[in-house]
Amino acid sequence: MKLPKSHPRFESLKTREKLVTGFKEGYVAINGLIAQGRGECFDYLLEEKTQNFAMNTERVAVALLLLSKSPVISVNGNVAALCGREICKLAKILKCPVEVNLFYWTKKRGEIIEKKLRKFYDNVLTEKTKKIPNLNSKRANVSRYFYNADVALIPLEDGDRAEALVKMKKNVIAIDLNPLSRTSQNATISIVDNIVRAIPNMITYAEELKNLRRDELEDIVKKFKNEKNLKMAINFLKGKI
Ligand code: PTJ
Repeated sequence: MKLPKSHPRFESLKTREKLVTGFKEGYVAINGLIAQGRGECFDYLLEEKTQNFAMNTERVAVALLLLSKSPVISVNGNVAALCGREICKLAKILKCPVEVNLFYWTKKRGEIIEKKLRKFYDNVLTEKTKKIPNLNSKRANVSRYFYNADVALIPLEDGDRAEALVKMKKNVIAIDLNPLSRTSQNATISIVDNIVRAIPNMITYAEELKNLRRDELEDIVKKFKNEKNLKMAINFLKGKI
């Protein structure tokens, strides 16, 4: 559908359209459309823009990713449709792999997403030789690299896996519009923002921070308290209702 640029919610409609296209192409789960609707509700309350607390958290997340020895970025159907290219750009700057990981796993969806990502980036992990302990969904199947990663960026994740990854002593960075979700509540760093804004912001920060010394990056991470960050996000939402 051709969307009129003058529409007051053009960006939001464009985002929906990307998911619908991804669904028609066979790699976005039908449930992904529902997930977007859940997110949109929070985004509306966040004024559909990156609030200051999220901007700061995105900077801290990039600093942590730059400090880590073996970072990884997890990609599901929604993430591939909304910002596959941008995720690959961020991974390239961070010099880290991306891994396709699906809740509603099918071989076909996995292959389409992998092919899409490979158009932009070579370092796409596909082998699934390890299993995350204490997790019963298909999302438990991961590569050896992911299994051993010290930091995992997991946008639009489900709470079970976020929790299981934290139990494995990984630093978990979530991107989730809902600060009350189990993912946000369990993560080490919870970015409460729409992924379509968060990833481009993180690319800008990665370009800016990549030349900092380790002690400067450590300073950025040390000052951050996720509890306080979540409180700011929740208070912002409370102020809207
Ligand atoms: O591709 P698959 O098979 O791995 O499935 C992916 C989905 C997203 C369908 C699956 O993981 C799922 O069902 O997710 P949930 O449990 O609905 O959770 C999605 C979370 O992401 C919710 O807390 C939403 O608020 C949040 N969310 C949705 N859209 C966005 C978002 N957060 C940031 N940006 C968005 N655009």
